[in-house]
Amino acid sequence: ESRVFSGVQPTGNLHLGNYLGAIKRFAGLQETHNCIYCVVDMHAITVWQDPADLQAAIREVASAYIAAGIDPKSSVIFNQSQVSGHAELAWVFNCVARMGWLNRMTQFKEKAGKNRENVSTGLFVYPNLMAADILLYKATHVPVGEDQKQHLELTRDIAAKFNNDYGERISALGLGDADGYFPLTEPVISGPATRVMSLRDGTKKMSKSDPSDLARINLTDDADTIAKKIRKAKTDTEPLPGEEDGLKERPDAANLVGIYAALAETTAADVLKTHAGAQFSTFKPELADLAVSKLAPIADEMRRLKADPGYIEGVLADGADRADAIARPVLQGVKDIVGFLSTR
Ligand code: AQP
Repeated sequence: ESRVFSGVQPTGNLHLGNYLGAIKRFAGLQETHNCIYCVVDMHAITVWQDPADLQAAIREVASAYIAAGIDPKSSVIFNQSQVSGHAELAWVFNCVARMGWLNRMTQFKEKAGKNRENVSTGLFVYPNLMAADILLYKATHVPVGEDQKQHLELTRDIAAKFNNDYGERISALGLGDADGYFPLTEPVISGPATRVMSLRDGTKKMSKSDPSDLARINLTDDADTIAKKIRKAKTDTEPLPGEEDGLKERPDAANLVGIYAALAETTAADVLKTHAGAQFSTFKPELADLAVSKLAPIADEMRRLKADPGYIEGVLADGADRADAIARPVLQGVKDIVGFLSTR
């Protein structure tokens, strides 16, 4: 049986990269899979979050999920901290993962920078919690952006080490299948926008924490703001090429073409076929119209949901109950396997 799990951090400034790389694809997987979509608030506090802002951001990510087409009746939408199994399994994984594995994580190196002595220990073990998020539901597929690939590989390493270290015990208890107790989860990184780049610098990822608001399109931006940001997006002076090869040394142009393709649900090759030779003075307004037509309805729905926090909180409460029901037996199995004594 296949199960999809993924999450987004409630850390403000949800942007087009989060949408095209993750949330939009979450919605698309519902037709064919059982899906669990989490607002990962425990991940958020690995760096300082103002408590009131954090609560607002949790509601906002949940509303973005729903506005983007995730149906809270068929999929499970909840926030991580309401299901205690995430923290419990993460502790076990802190004892499975090796220091050397975590030392190699590029996201930690980037986020810690030169400040290693002074970042939270949570930031260092972040990938262990992420592995716990996924494996608590024995998820088989995880849709994410390209930047999460290394963390997904670590998740597989943790699953494989757990399956191997406890192999005999897993068999003796009759708790394993072909892989062992945990599946070896597959990342799902696909489509033309797995890594949306900054609108100000095509070599840098579009990110929530970029100090320049012009670098990203926020999901809550209005039509004028979206158009302005695309108009101001960095480009070169060449017209668009007819084929993808022509974009190789042109990261800013490649980024806008990728965004167009993802919004139009086609491929970059196709966009170039229809826009070969176009100048940015004509391509940008077309891209802006397309972006507004796709994003404005999402922003409208997010605004509507913001006015109804009771509804969002009801969705999160129901989702937490459903997630917990799936997680409990998986966690109990882990406790039995590692030898924790359960007496009640
Ligand atoms: N630029 C991006 N292109 C494609 N996908 C992206 N994702 C993030 N940025 C891009 C994907 O969005 C999902 C949720 O991300 P997250 O909330 O867990 O955090 P993040 O990756 O830390 O987001 P940011 O914007 O990159 O934050 P900062 O500025 O803190 O570094 C993930 O599936 C991610 O791949």
